[in-house]
Amino acid sequence: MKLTIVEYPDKRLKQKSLPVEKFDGGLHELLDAMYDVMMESNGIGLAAIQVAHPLNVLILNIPDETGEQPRENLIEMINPVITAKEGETTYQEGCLSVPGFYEDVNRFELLVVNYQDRDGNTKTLEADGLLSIAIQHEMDHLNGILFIDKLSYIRRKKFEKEYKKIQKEKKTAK
Ligand code: Y12
Ligand code: CO
Repeated sequence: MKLTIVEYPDKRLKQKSLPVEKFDGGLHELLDAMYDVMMESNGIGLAAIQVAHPLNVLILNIPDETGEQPRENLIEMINPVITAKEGETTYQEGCLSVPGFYEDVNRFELLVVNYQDRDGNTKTLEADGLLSIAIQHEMDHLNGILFIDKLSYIRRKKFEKEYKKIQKEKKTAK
């Protein structure tokens, strides 16, 4: 399965994703193909809706202290639910579906998340730092929310202007 990333302003990114019910070969194929496209694109997190699959599936591969992203650090979350959240933090976020734009977003600092793995086993994870931020960013995708939807009116206007410019430059470079 070869996947391509859906980019803003594609309306599919506004869709709410649905729970996964079957933990079968089809799900495993999707997860493996998501990993390939995320790594090819230099990403650290990806939700299934970003590759046009409206399912409650996300993957994360946070760089280690040397900046590497070994496959054994990959986290696959199916049907994630946040059960506790605490504190506040701000981070300059980017998204593979909004290429070329980065902006500060406020998030919870600490999280506890319940989810299922690719075989349907229930897991609990306590997250802080970049992992916590990335989980919140990816879980927003499952609800059809992009990080740019969290910007103030003025910053959103700035984004729309800059993004149009980025897209125009991309077209002329082709
Ligand atoms: C903190 C903030 C956001 C997240 C969500 C996951 N975001 C990404 O993985 C974003 C990746 C990304 C990669 C890009 O490509 C390169 O840097 C080569 C990129 O740049 C362009 O598209 C031009 C933008 C975003 C997790 C944690
Ligand atoms: Co994103």
